[in-house]
Amino acid sequence: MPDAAVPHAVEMNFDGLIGNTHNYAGLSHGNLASADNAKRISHPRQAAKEGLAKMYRLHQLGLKQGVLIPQERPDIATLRHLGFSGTDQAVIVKAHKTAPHLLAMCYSASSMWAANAATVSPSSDTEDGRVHFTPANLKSMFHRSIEQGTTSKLLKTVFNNDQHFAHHDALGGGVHFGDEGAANHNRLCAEYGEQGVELFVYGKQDFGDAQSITTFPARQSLEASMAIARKHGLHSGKVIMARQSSEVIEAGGFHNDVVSVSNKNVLFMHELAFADKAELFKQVTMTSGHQPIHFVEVPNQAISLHDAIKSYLFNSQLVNIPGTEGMTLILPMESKENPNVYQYLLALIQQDTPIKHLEFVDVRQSMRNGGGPACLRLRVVLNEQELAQVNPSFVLTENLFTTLNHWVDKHYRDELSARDLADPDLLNEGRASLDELTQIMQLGSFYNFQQA
Ligand code: SUG
Repeated sequence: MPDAAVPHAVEMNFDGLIGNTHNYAGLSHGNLASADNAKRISHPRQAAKEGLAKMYRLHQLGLKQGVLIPQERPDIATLRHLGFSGTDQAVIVKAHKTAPHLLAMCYSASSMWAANAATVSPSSDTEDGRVHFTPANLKSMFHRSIEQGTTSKLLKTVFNNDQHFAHHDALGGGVHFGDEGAANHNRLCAEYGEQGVELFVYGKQDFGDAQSITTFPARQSLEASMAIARKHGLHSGKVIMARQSSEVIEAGGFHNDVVSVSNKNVLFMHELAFADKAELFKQVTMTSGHQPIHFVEVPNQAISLHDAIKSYLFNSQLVNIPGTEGMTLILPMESKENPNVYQYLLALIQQDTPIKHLEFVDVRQSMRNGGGPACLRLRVVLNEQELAQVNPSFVLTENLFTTLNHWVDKHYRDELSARDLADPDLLNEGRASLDELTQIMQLGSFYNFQQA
């Protein structure tokens, strides 16, 4: 029986709509898919349609689904800030000639990975009873560090009600406060509307710690996670800071959501995900109170870190589908195509754990840049009053899904190569598409180019 004192709440997923400049520039050191696919031809139209189909599937399954609009790319303002001048077209030509790597960074459609947009704490966890948002500063990668301003504006547009939603600025303070948002943040609870335990996972401790030295960058710092926990007004007895193992980072696990995922009272994880598993289990058990937590741990012997990262089995969404007993894993198709991983998953749903169903989605275009189903979404737990305050333009409906599919067909290219980034037509196409998007979503002028 649900406790009458616990407000009914749901977990809503907001997915990043994939932008028309989706391409493979090899920008993310330590993200193996990004490096392996560098300079390949991308398919922006297919990418956006895969993302939309994934959102629609979750909507069909009865989950609340939201859409976050893409950012303006290329980011001409950043190029100007870096000293390129003249008309917008001249800025592109000059950047292409003298600093093509900077142009590629300013062209990345990386805001699609909404798991890195922000850290979100539900109102049942926060001191002031509001939902708290901190946009991620994404300091580790230049092409991602330029997302935060627009992300902040977008979140304030979607969750526009001071009584229910509190918006913080992205953390300042340089690399010591590197923050990659919800990709390193899990929450364990009995029911979504109940106070939960927020589990922050960091890869480095920047102020004096030798363990932090890894060959691949550890992107999330302990200092950043602690600052967010303070700013969100989380109860100190309900916060855990756990270190991701360096082994994972060295194997290409650049975010924690590549090796673990949580939902309600379940933590599904690779055996080697955390630096000190015993300590983590102890702390979770201590802080979670009456509700036992299920640790569903995949042994390294069954699935190696290499296979886990290649198949992105943990970059899945673990969800409760209304009317369905047990939890469902929404997994990337790649985890079905790896025979070992697939056999393991089939066996897993027969075991005595809450995970009972598998659903596979095709997000291959995003996967080639290291972004699986879970990377594409930002989870926001909302009670009924808060849900009613979400800007309805951003809620996926049958209608919006159809309209956005047509919009993609109309505006997106089939293919994009590194050379195409020098084509000034791409800038005009992007602006035309975003201009129409703001009309579809009834947003007025949202983007910089609309205000110039
Ligand atoms: O930050 N890839 C993204 C992938 C983000 C995945 N997010 C989560 N795990 N939550 C990144 O590394 C590659 C872009 C390129 O190489 O063109 C990129 O940015």
